[in-house]
Amino acid sequence: VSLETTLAGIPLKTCVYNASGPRSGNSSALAKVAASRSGAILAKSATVSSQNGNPQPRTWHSPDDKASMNSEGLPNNGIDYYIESSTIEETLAGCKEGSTKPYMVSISGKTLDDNLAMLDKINTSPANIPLVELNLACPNVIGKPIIAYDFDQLKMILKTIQSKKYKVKLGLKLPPYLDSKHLSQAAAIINEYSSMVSYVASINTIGNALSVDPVSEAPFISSNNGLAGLSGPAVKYTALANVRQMREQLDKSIDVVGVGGIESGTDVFLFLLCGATAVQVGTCHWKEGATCFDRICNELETILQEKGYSSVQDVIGQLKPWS
Ligand code: RRO
Repeated sequence: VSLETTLAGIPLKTCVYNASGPRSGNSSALAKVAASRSGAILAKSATVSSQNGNPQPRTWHSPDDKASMNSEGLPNNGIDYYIESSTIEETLAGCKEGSTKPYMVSISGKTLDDNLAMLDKINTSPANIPLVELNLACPNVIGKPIIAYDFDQLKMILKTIQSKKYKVKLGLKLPPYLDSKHLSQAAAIINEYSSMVSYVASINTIGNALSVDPVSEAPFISSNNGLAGLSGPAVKYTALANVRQMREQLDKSIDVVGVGGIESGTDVFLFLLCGATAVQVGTCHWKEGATCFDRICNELETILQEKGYSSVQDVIGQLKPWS
């Protein structure tokens, strides 16, 4: 069976790759993704300059492993690091001999000007970066709202970026929309920029979550009053709904990437049915390490075989009506 897909017209050997965030901050972590069956390599969201992020502790996993939280606050090495040829070479050195895979960066500027400055750098960089993910959904910048929940700001950002006519292809990392009317409004705005936006990735973590320690009677996470982004299996159903509705409402030229709580081949199968052309794995990669991509791809092959499908292309968007 074939796990091949295309993302924004770029061929991927498998439809499963890493989400930006966990284990994606430097070339040694990214080289492990390269060495696995991950279909692509996506770096941690970058800011213009390197930064350490929020105070520790800033992550938490629930005892039943069904939910995780983070208030990382964008720790990263700065955009120059992620587009440097040495970083890319060290990362791709992880690939199996004689093979390579797409290396992509994510940007999460604190202002529109920061995002434009980073896009300028990527656009003029000699490095071969086929795709950039613009993160409009970070829930953990203290004092800043989630950009893609502010539709005026979303429009203004897309309009300004479009006016720059960058040659690099753009994907958008979106937050979960918890009201289907809000999702429709976001999809309608993104459709106005369908010549520029080649994919959306739904969903980022569900913002504004709180975990409380019954022993200390305080939040588990110290930063931002304990408020953090929720991830892991607990968010999978929200992610499936967002992927399904984005696929129904976005122009067909825009791919949908599914992300949220994926930890098995069966999970990937469900996202494919709902219309994802590829999926990203975040929390499971964080907990299990890069060998999760081998396990998940092997499981996906088994389930496709058992169901009599020869390729993921036979599954994408084929969700059946209730019967
Ligand atoms: O670094 C973070 O705190 C972070 C980011 Br940029 C994001 O997009 N999503 C998230 O859960 N954490």
